[in-house]
Amino acid sequence: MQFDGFPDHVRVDWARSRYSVIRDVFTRATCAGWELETRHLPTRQTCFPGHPQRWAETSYSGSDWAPPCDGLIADPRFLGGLGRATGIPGLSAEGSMTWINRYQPGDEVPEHVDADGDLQLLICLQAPPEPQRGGQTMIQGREVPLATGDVLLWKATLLPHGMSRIESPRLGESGASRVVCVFRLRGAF
Ligand SMILES: O=C(O)CCC(=O)C(=O)O
Ligand SMILES: [Fe+2]
Repeated sequence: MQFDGFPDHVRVDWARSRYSVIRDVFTRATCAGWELETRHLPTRQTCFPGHPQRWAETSYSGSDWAPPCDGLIADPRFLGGLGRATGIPGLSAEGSMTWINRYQPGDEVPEHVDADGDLQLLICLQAPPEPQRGGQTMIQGREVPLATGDVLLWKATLLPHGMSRIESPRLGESGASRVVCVFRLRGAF
């Protein structure tokens, strides 16, 4: 059976475009704390300047997967906030994968679809310092601007997507130009 418990503000966008941006799910302070807490984790690398672009996809079972963001998952504000914002009950570490993408000036993510997962939540932990100069999620060629604390809910396995090249040389407080957390889950969505 398909999940049909999305709240109204999610369902509207969901019907139209199969993705939904949920604004201000987390505060900037909360996001900054999580960014700091996950800074030591390896990040899924995005671009290889001077080389043909690729985006290394990983699977649930792959050994090349970044370690799970245990601290984040253990913080009740994380799954609690995502659950309240999306209406999805019982979010947990089981059946999900969580990783961090930290982007630097010049990074971009070429268009791809993710290889695994039924639904994906992308949490913007640090928006690019100059949002008009790249570092934006692109879905089917369209920019989907996300501010710090916003959550994108979508089917990353169905919608071709990437991230526009970060043209701004500026870094945020984290030392990166943009930081996102991806929470990928399985289920009847
Ligand atoms: O950072 C983004 O906006 C996209 C990330 C992405 O596509 C991925 O992690 O698979
Ligand atoms: Fe992706």
